[in-house]
Amino acid sequence: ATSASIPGAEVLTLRARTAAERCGVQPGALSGSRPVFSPVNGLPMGGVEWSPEIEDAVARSRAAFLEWRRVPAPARGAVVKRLGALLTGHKSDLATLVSLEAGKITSEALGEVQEMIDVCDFAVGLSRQLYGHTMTSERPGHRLSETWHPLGVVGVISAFNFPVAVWSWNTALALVCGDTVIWKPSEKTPFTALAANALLRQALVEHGHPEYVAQLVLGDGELGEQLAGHPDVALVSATGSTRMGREVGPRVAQRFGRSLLELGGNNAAVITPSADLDLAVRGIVFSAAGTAGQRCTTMRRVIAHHSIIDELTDRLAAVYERLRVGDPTTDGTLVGPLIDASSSSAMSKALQEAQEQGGTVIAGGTRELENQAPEAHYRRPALVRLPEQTPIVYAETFAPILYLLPYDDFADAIAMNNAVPQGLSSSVFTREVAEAELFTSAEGSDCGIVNVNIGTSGAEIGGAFGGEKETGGGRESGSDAWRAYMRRATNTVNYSGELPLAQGVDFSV
Ligand code: UN1
Repeated sequence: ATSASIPGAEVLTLRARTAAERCGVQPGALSGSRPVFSPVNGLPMGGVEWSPEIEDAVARSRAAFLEWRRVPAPARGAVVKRLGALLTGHKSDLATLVSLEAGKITSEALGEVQEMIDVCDFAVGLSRQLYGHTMTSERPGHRLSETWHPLGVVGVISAFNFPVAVWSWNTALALVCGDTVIWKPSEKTPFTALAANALLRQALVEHGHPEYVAQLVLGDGELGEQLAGHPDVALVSATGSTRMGREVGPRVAQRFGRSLLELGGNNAAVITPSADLDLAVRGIVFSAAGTAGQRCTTMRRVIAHHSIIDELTDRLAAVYERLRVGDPTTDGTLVGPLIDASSSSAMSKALQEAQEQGGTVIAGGTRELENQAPEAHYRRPALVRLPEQTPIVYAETFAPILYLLPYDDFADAIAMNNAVPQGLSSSVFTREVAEAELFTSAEGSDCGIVNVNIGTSGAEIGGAFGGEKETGGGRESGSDAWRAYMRRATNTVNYSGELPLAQGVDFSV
């Protein structure tokens, strides 16, 4: 099934402008010389101007930091609370921009804005809970404790697929932690970025704080590299491909800066013989076909026990054939477009290679709606059966391809889950407690996210989000991820009037 008609250039341009202007973006900012395309019809919706270089932005951010770090954390939280309220008021405007620029279906676009509101709530709470430990001192009359201080300028580099939520996870936390933020969004989603940034500026100005506490810079990877290389950027939080991380990570490390990397995923679900298959099918389809396969948590592999893999394959194929592909802003659509032509050709290439490596395309993979929208790239999500994990399975193709792989022993399934270079998310579907516990244990999945009876994508903001190995090791959002945005000072205070040395050292003078 595909939805009826794809809107033309004028309709989308008007919708995008209206939504952006309602968030406070100046009309002129939407008619720059760098065209901005909508994946919905593949046509331009206007344009933006790119920022020349980041030198001035960093200098302004550094100056704003010197003021911002003196504002008490709960007062910083008040700004984030206002941002949450503005996001709530503009939820549908921002979601419209997410749909038009990133191609997300309305429900997922609204979900992305909800995720922003949620993380604002979380950060407001945190603004009164930036706790340090108090330790017992080994010396009499001494107090040993730690204090968490603002870090400095935080650079945020975000990807097209979560054009605003990832910024909000970083920014809401960074702001309550007392840092200033410079955001370099994907060059594919600048309108959404302009709108979100306008709302934050409004919150800052209303509370009487310098507007340069939060800045937006527009440009491509080169601008991102300038940000990564700048000695006054204390933390670089970058989300994107492992290839991007290989550029950014070493550049930041070279100058002993801090980085927080959220890179590629290659997420699997293990489906055991005891699994509730109704639940598994729903969990798999949402994680594999949702967001047109363009989440870093997208399920890319199903590792199913040989006794159930045929039934599971048939059931998934039936669902895949009837998934509604089309205009993401139309009711009932479940799969929107791929972001651009290069994503679509990467999908074709991966399907081709999978077949050369012994795979069979069971369902999908076809291009849809080409007659109505020749510049857009709608693809039916693909299901591919493979006898084992061949080389193509080890690479992350950022498109909706799900590889179905059989296993015999549960230990082998865990080994297969862990065999890829990425380590973001993973799931097991089972009704056996021992299997669930083993999968989540030290001998189980090696990923940063390990789920039971739920898919690999759609994490809540309350948990720490991120993964191991080539995923980069960073953690964002909930739990104690805030610590990455602060520096820790260990304080030893001597109130004894004596000077006993630690470890019993004698140094009498
Ligand atoms: C991403 O794809 O970059 O778990 C992040 C999820 C979302 C975050 C995905 N909350 O799918």
